[in-house]
Amino acid sequence: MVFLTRILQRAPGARKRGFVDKLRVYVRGGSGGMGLPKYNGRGGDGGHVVFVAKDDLTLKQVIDRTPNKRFIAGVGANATRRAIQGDRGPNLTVEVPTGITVLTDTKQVIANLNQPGDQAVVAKGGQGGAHWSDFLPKKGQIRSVTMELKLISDVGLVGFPNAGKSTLLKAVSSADPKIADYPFTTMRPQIGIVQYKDLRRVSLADLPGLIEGAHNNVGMGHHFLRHVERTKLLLFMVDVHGFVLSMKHPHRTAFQTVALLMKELELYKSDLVDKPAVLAINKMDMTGAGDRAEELLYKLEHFEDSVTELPKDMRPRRQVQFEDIFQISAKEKQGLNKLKDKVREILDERFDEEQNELKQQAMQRLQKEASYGKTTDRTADVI
Ligand SMILES: Nc1nc2c(ncn2[C@@H]2O[C@H](COP(=O)(O)OP(=O)(O)OP(=O)(O)O)[C@@H](O)[C@H]2O)c(=O)[nH]1
Ligand SMILES: [Mg+2]
Repeated sequence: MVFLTRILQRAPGARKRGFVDKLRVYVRGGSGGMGLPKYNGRGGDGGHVVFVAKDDLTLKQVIDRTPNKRFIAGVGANATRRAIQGDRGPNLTVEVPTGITVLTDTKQVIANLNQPGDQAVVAKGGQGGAHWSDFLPKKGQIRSVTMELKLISDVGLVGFPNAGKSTLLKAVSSADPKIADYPFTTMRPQIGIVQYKDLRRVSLADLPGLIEGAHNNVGMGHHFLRHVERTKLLLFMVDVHGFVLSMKHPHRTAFQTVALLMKELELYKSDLVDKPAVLAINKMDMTGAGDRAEELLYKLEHFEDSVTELPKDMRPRRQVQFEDIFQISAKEKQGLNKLKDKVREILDERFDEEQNELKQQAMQRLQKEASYGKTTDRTADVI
């Protein structure tokens, strides 16, 4: 059987980037307050900049809240005749997404914020002036830090139950997930490693199936989408014949399942829709699959019109732009090589982009330093 590959190309220049998984910000601890020699008074210490992990927050929201990306804590109060110990400057607490690593420009890890409520001081306040410093205060720590969303794997499998996600994971990696013909076989994420001939390894996360209403906790709920957030690439998977949960539920065509998946993603966090994504149409070995696949491709190409077959509240506002669409049989291991190659191509391309960005940042820093005629302290203390 011939497995066609159709490409719905993104508009040139309209590459992803809506999804932010890395953010560099400026942080500065507050300066200390002045001491008061006459009374041996001590200035208050400057406040710290503290990052606190919060669930359900994205890096994009952090930018929206503070577009200038500068976080500066409060200064300590000067010592006075009435208050010979100046008050401490207030800390600046910044809410950041759970699951990030905070790094210095030299790539030293300041903190891993894995659980909601985890916190870390990312810029210390300066000491208040006192007799040991001639009553002169210290400045707060100044630096740039990068927040990186930690990835659980390179690729995340997104699909309705029974689409064949676990079957695909088993076919392309050494993982041995449970496979069965009833929905919700997979209860928790499982990661497999796909190894390429040149030994490049790509991790693939098999996630529990999603269904319409997942955002309202239907089925397994959309709790697992937080893992999707932490992958570089989404691999959507659909059963070419669609899905039906039970006799009581409506049958959803392959097109409808794709649109409903987009909707669930959007309802979880709208910027997930901007992640790089590919679509695998599975079970192409079954009879009638060719016609169904053609229908799905046609409907995806005429998305705006086709989506009207769903009730209004189930229609995604924006469409995920697939970089490529594959027709495969996970069970019969057909069409899998092309899919694997494309996945790798997208990941490698993205990796290149990251490298270029880092190089550019380094160049900009060097230029800045040269224009000041001095080098800045690039080995600031790591807390
Ligand atoms: N004919 C055919 N059957 C398939 C194919 N891929 C998977 N199946 C069958 O579809 C059923 C579901 O497969 P799974 O891999 O468990 O599906 P899943 O997407 O992981 O399902 P959940 O874990 O419930 O979300 C099993 O009976 C598989 O054997 C395929 O390419 N062709
Ligand atoms: Mg499964």
